[in-house]
Amino acid sequence: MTATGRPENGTVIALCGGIGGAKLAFGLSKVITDERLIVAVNTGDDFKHLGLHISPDVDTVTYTLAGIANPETGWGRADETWNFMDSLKAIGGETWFQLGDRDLALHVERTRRLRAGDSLSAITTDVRARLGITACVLPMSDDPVRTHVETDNGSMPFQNYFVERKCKPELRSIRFEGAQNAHVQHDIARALGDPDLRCVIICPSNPYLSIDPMLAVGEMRQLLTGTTAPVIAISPLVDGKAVKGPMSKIMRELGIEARHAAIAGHYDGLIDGFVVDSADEKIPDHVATAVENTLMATLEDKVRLARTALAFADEISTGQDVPGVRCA
Ligand code: FO1
Repeated sequence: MTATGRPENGTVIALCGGIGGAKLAFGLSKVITDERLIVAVNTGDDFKHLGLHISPDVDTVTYTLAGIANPETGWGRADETWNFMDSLKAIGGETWFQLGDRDLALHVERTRRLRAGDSLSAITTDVRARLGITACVLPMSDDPVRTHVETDNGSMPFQNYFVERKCKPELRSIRFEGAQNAHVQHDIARALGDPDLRCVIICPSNPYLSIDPMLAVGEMRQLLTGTTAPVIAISPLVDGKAVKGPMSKIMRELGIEARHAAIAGHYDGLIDGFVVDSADEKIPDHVATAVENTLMATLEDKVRLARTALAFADEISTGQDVPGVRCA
């Protein structure tokens, strides 16, 4: 037990969006190798396409933790074939959203089960178990939450902006339809209220597109501010730039300076600690800061960052210095 009685073998909850977040979730799954790791995933990117219910971030996390994600794109599956897409194109179907043959099975089975009345949580739990994943991968909510963006080309659902239009429209604002009436997925809500919770880690996903939908769900913010466990965020910026995706463009269009301090400010009131890749920036004093290389290119990088985040959280829990964590 640690000084504050918080058992170091307590549950860890990772709030995770797409590709960047999934990398840290993978690293955490190599450190916490059982169901004490809960990966709560954004479902704001979900949409109905070709009559199928697609849950891109849930699938990206699931495939990543199962070690079968496409290493080039980060989304979809490795060793994929594209016969379905080729045939669909030949008959004039929509192919702007690429669904590989292996990936398609998951969308078809999920759609069938949702129509049969199963919850997204139950489906996700069965799929991750069948893929040999021990971590609890769970959607942030079983209620529908959909990210829509207001742009200079009008309002559109997230995937039409992100994939079909390749983030070219100028972003004006982002909204999460259904979030207020949605409930935090019940296992996540229970774990957030558990006195034995070890920590919450906000993964280095896009705060505005992938984490904000989660924070907008029902009582998520209250649960995060109500927990006695430390909440740690990893900055998604490396050298003051976004690692992947359109984050720099989005931050510019939202009028937000692409600096760690802006990310820390975005999470202000929710986080006890913030992990950044360099100490050369001023971070608000009331947030403890740890410095670590946050670029996750290799498995070792992902595991190292996971270990640093967990040690940092334990240090905040106990108020003691933990070897290996350099506080700025
Ligand atoms: N992203 C793309 O940029 N192009 C695609 O064709 C595409 C297909 C796709 C299929 C399944 C899936 O789970 C994800 C897919 N993604 C694709 C990624 C997805 O749009 C984004 O990664 C998330 O929604 C944002 O993190």
